[in-house]
Amino acid sequence: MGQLKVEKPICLVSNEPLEVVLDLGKQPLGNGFMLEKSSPDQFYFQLTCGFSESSKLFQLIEQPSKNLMFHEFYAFETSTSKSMIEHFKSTGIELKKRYQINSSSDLVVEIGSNDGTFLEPFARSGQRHLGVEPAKGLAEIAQQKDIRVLNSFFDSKIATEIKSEHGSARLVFAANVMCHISEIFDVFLGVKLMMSDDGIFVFEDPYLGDVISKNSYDQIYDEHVFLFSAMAIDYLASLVGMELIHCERIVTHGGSMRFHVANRNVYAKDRSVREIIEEETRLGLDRVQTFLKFASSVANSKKIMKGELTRLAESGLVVSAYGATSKSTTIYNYVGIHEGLISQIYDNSPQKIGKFSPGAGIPIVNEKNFVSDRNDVIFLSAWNHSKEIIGRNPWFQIQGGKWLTHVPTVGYVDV
Ligand code: DWN
Repeated sequence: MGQLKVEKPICLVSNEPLEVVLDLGKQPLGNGFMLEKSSPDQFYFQLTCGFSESSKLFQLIEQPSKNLMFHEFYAFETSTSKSMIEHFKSTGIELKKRYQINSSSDLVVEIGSNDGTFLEPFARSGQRHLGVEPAKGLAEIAQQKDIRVLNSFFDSKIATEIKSEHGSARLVFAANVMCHISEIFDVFLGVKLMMSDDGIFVFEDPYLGDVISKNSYDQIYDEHVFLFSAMAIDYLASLVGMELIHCERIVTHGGSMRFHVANRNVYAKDRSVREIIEEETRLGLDRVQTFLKFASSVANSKKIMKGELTRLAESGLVVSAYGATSKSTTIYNYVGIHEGLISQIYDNSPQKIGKFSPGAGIPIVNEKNFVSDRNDVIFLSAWNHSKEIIGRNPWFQIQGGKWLTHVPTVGYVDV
């Protein structure tokens, strides 16, 4: 592990001292795709993580400014994955039913509404709705689909404005957003302010328990300032008079948790909360020691991955990657992967094709080329979409190709 240089970091929520537990080295922005193979202006920061036994929040010690990360040209669009479109469609239907959201009168607000994938079915059915999205390009994509979007970051000030203009929100939803926000306490305050007494706040994010058990350290990058456990969310909610009433594990993004938070004593707290917290205690998600152990598993994974890619290159095999994910930026830069080890990355996002991976400078090419290119091994950098990607390309393994993964250990997928 590299030298940890951060002095006396403190928890972003509790202000208590943080234990520094993991150092993934100098890293560019996860979505900092480059126009040239190398860019002298590339922004770098030290990707170091800390843990607080008081708040139970696993967090980055240094996060680049939010304007640097979530700007007009932010590259990630939810609808690049068919399974994610399906996921959000069914999530909307389920939440509407579970909380008896009135189709016309209740207001549904989504924080970080991206390209409008979640809100689209609500908008089509005439539901009162509002998306809040800081990336202008994404907000415009949603607006073109007749979805109401406010192009802004969400905070307690915006929450007050939304409430005075539109009234209280009955359902507040956020997917893969809350873990991006360092001012999380202010966001919780804003949700509390904006929600009706019987309102419900549902959000889903990559789950800390999965990251630890799958050794998926690639979930750690600039945008993910936090990785949550149920214990941490229970603590956060309690700070603003709310409580975690239900939580459910979901398969998206390689293992996520959907948290349901409500005003205290309005809804019954069901047993899922107790069960998951008990499991987290067994896993040690409340102890610094667990994260120090995780750090040595991560270092081991790096060593094995570098060794395997070097062996493949020395054998003259062609290795490419599938999915120019933000996550894989951490892997490429931490492991020291370059074009000599992975020659190109296939992707379907128009904003990424023709560019180069952040820091590592690996070319990103249209996934349509995959069928005609020669490849011996494909590294699943979008391992969370492996089912979709492998399922669509059965010919690859029939022709002798192999899918390489790093989760839970570096090895080949048994298809
Ligand atoms: O939280 C975040 C999540 C929701 O999305 C953000 N911080 C940024 C982003 O993270 P990511 O880039 O790691 O997400 P994905 O969903 O793992 O990215 C998949 C990438 O792979 C996209 O660039 C699209 C691409 N892809 C593809 O080319 N062909 C994906 C599929 C399924 C495909 O078939």
